Amino acid sequence: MGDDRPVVGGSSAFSSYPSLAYEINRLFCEKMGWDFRYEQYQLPRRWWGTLPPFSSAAHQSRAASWVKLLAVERALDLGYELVVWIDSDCIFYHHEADWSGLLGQFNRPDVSFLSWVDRPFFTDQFCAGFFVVRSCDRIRHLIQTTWNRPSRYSLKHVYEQSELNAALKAWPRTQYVLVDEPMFALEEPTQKLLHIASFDHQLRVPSFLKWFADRGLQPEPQKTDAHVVTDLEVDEWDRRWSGTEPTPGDVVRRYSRGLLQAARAKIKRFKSLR
Ligand SMILES: [Mn+2]
Repeated sequence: MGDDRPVVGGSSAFSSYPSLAYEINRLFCEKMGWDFRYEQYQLPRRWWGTLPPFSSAAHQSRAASWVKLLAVERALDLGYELVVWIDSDCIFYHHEADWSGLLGQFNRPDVSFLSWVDRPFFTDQFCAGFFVVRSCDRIRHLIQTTWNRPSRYSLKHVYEQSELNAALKAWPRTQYVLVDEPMFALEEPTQKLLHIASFDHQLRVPSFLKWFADRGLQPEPQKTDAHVVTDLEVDEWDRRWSGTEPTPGDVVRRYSRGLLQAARAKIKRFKSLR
């Protein structure tokens, strides 16, 4: 899991959906005996705001969700055989759900990727809000080439997801698994995941708070020292993967994007205050 926003403690968490999702997902991983990491990745800060992620090889600014590629690669570097990515707006919903069948798909040696079908939007594409990868050359290659290659979707919805789907389409169908179970809405009390995507973003905090209330659990994030990692420097990873430094043109492009984003955020805040 990861985000550039921090996991906040105490009652501040009640208005921070990544913090609520952190605690729900942490509890699930603890129950399953899975290691859990929240990558609070680092972008260069300026007095007016933050510079967006940037791929120097592609000469492109990238939407924040692309950083999941770096976070997953980093977990693979730690030596795990399987790595699960879950967005900060996605939770393991039913903690008693049985995952052994799904993860058992990886017993087939040719399977290296598993994700959820992006229903109701697509029936033949997956949603990059949740996926599982096996540590292997095919996956490393997929992740790094996706980061380094220019993308038509560099800033546009749905960002990295479109590129990953395009890449997977070229794979033999036996090498990946698409799970057709509910995700974007609460359809069954025993569903494995609940993903409150951007079209429903105002529901994130209330839905996650309700999750705690329904179970009589406290929503304040626990054990953040053990799970929140704050040293994933996006630019350092880009330099390593691209093998290049940004050109003067790249710097201009990136600052323009960052300033535009900061200005938009200011206008949004001003409007919501009125
Ligand atoms: Mn998401």
